[in-house]
Amino acid sequence: MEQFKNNVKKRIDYLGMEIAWMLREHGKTVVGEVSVKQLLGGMRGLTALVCNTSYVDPYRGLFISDYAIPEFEDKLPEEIFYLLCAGKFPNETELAELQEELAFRAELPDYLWTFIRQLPRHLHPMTMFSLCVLALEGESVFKQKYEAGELGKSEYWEYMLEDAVSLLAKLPALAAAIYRIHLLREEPMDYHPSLDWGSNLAHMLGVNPELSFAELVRLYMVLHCDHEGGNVSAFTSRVVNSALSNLYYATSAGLNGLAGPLHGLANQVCLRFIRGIHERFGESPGTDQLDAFVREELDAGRVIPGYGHAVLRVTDPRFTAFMEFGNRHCPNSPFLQTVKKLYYVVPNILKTYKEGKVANPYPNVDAISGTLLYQFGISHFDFYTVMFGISRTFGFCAQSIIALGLNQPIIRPKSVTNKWLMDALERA
Ligand code: AMX
Repeated sequence: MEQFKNNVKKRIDYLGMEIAWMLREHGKTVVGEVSVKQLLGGMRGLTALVCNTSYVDPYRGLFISDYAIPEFEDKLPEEIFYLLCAGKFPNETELAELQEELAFRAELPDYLWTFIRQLPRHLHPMTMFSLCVLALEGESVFKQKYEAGELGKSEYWEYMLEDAVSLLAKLPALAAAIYRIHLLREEPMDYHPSLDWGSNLAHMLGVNPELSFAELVRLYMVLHCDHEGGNVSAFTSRVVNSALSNLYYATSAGLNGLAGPLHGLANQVCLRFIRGIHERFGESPGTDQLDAFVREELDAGRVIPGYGHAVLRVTDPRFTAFMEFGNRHCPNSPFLQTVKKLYYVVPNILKTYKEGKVANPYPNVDAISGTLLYQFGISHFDFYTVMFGISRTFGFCAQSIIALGLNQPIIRPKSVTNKWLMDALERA
């Protein structure tokens, strides 16, 4: 992994120079302010973090380095990991080096197989996934070196990178084992050394041998990999890692945040939503029926899953990328057709709902991702957030590697009480 480490080091050094300049020349310059509404409203729109792996432009969506989705959607997931960490795509030899390392570390330890098989079947697959990542924690080289007193601060990132590659290498076998053993009740499939990381995941899930399924899995992994630093799962994982808890702890924590219905679980909720529509109106619902159904849901106090976003203010480009994939590979799918009709109906309703309070009436990635997985044979909805989690682990790991390389301290913002705030407002 020497080339990879060298390239990540170059990136860290470059970012470090920028930071040194900002601190030297502008350490006390004020770049934002915080309103009472933001303090009381989940810090929405408050600029409070620096994350150098990716950026979400409210109107153009996800950027990794300077690349927007159309420029990286056809890359391999491992190329995206390289980009997140090193700020550049790997060349052919650099990619081969990383792929070799991923293949070399792909095997699950025996104790993990025992652990997976003994997991109670009633657990949600996200719970199983998070538990399994945590169960691997003893593998952390960072932890071993740190406990042995062998690590200087400037080396932390290197061992985070070691742990990241080992963890990512194991995720296809781990996630596929959960799917096959607990959801399909079948035996796991063997790792295929000649396949790339994403194709191996598709292969080991074992639900669809078509090349287009591997293509979908790779696209899914690429589109969900990172979404800057303030979303629930990435922020959680980074906060945990900032205490120097290793990446296994930090990833498991991030996955627990991703498991919430307002975050990663929305993709499974979305497919249930569409299934509910089909059960009620048949597989080809009319737009009038959809309009009435959506209004009923809102009147009942429920959110429309897959719509809205804390940062985006347009249709999520990840939604668009999946839609283009669907149009190419399964244009006649009744599920895809209903997703399209909802896209026609829901924004118009949300625009005027609660007197225009919904900041973004357009679809996010979850409005379509589950539909495609379902269409290609992953029929257990509960697994969709695991797919999201596998991919998001790329971002968790990259964010922590870069943050530790830049010597960022433990995260510890100040909180205040209502009384403190009211006193401050009286004085203002
Ligand atoms: N349906 C109904 N109401 C919605 C809505 C939706 N899809 N999106 C937002 N609203 C409501 C909010 O609940 C809020 O109402 P309140 O003031 O009465 O509590 C109001 O509109 C303003 O919210 P907002 O500023 O537009 O959104 P937010 O930043 O607070 O929340 C999100 C963002 C994603 C949680 C929200 O849009 C939502 O609940 N969407 C549905 C769930 C979903 O798709 N989640 C996945 C998001 C992407 C991801 O993380 N994977």
